[in-house]
Amino acid sequence: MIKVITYGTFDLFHYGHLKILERAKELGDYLIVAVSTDEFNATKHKANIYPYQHRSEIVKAIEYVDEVIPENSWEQKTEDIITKNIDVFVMGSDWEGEFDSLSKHCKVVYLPRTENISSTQIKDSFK
Ligand code: C2G
Repeated sequence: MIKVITYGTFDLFHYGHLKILERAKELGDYLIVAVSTDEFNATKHKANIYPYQHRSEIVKAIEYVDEVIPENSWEQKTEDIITKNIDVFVMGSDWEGEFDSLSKHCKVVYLPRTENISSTQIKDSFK
């Protein structure tokens, strides 16, 4: 079984989030999504609209997703990859190159972002 993992806030869940999860699942048989906690997001200076509980339940309801875990820190990725026997680490292309060091432990794949949509864009459209 090929296990895939990806990380993100997934606030105001939108088409771009759906497409990265769909494409991540295509790379294996089992997809784990680490959803950023509210506390971790605060360190990213990304104020999420939906609390972790809502964001994680929405992601878990997506058919491509097999497991959801909390993302509490930047540093947990290596431990997650080792302890969960991950074969493929996936992120959108806005993170291109940022996580190449993880290639010591698994395949690292950056997928093109979906154009013209983001949680920030959605938030700004209501201002
Ligand atoms: N994404 C995408 N297309 C978009 C918007 C987002 O492919 N139009 C992807 C991002 O590249 C990322 C995932 O969807 O891989 C989640 O995006 P965010 O919720 O914005 O997550 P982010 O704030 O980038 O947090 O440790 C990694 C961080 O937790 C990533």
